[in-house]
Amino acid sequence: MTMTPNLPLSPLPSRAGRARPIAVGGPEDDDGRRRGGDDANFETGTVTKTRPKTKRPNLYRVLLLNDDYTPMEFVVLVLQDVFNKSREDAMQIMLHVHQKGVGECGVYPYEVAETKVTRVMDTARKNQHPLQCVMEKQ
Ligand code: TYC
Repeated sequence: MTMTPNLPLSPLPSRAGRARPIAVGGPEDDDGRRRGGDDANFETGTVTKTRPKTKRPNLYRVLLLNDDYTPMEFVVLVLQDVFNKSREDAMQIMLHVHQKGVGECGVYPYEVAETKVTRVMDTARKNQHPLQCVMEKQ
């Protein structure tokens, strides 16, 4: 009987020098948001991270500061005109600022907040009132 010479067993493909799948975190990112799901393909060593492409806009609070000179009625009109508040809400916010020194007029994406601050400052300057309006990252 003829014997086929024993061929050396072919070694298992080595991973040396090739990308290996890596463990990809838990169910949440650093900021606590869920990812869409992770998929590690161990055949090819390819790790695909998928996450929803939705981004929360950076939001900014627009604040009014109190001063001793700007007339209450002017502040109420600014709140109605620039921040689209009802007369009642505008009065409440103005009184809050008057009593506490600072108060929130609204929360908006960066460019909207910036435009509102500019409108308040422009109308205050034109009317020679020292009213101050600022924005801060939420
Ligand atoms: N303190 C002002 C006054 O007594 C009124 C005022 C309220 C001014 C709110 C500014 O952001 C302000 N006339």
